[in-house]
Amino acid sequence: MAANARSIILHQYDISPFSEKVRVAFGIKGLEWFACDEPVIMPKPELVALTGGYRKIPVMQIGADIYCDTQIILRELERRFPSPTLFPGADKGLGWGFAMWADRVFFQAAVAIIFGGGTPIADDAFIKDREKLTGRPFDIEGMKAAAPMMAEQFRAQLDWLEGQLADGRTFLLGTEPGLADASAFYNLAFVRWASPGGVKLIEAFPGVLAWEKRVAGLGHGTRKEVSREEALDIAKAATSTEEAKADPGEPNGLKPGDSVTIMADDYGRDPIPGELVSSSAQHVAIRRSDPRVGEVVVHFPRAGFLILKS
Ligand SMILES: N[C@@H](CCC(=O)N[C@@H](CS)C(=O)NCC(=O)O)C(=O)O
Repeated sequence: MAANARSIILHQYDISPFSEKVRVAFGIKGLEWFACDEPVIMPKPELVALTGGYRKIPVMQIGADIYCDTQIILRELERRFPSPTLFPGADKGLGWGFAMWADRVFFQAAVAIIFGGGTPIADDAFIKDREKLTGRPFDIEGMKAAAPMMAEQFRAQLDWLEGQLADGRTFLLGTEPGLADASAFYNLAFVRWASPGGVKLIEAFPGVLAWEKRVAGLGHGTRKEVSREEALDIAKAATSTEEAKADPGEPNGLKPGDSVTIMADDYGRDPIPGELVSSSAQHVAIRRSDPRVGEVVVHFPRAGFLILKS
């Protein structure tokens, strides 16, 4: 069946590690989804028409609701498709903490050993694009010099995973897989795609290797494909399902109707303006419109994002 306004569309590319996190979550939940392949570097005109400026990958679209960042994507998947959960066992808050560690500290170690590892995987256009994304030089020579130290950092963190698995548990937080597994796993997948030296580090940890096979075995759910033009047509024809809602605990007085600008607090800090629809401790949703997609609601997480009143 072709994609429609209720389909899960993941704007992604196959060698995107953060997309792998979401694909594993689709596997855990056994979901059907549509891959909408986006370019690896800018320009990404179709993606930006949906998001209003956010250019990172992945972005999830369901009709005219657009979810930027894996944190909000996974929160929304859990809300819409609660079973099986991404938060198994008693430690309900731990998955998010695991994910924040995996997305920032562990990911940066993986990036450093991949790009400093001597395999020429970054051409000039990619380097220029990533310099614009981060606002810093993409210094391959510096990364090469730092690679031995970063290998130690990556190994130390693999050893944490080995320790967590040492009691023979099946997945990181017990007998069922969840967000913690998807988050740690995608970094290993990334290293396997691109760094023979990094693979050697992984292979020294038997518990991690056996767990990694179990996570890979979860699969990616049922994947179908949708074109970028079709995805835009779906957004244009759909109406957001997000309802206006004020958050009584909102610390900075934000309320529906306010004009705000949202940006990531790390890299890819492109500002996205819109009108606030709803917010909570964990999310903010803004309405914006674009000639190609009409009115859409764009959703972001709170942790890791800044909201500026315009
Ligand atoms: N915090 C973001 C990070 C996403 C991210 O850094 N994605 C990478 C690709 S895996 C990216 O967007 N790189 C730049 C690009 O693809 O244009 C999330 O959790 O989704």
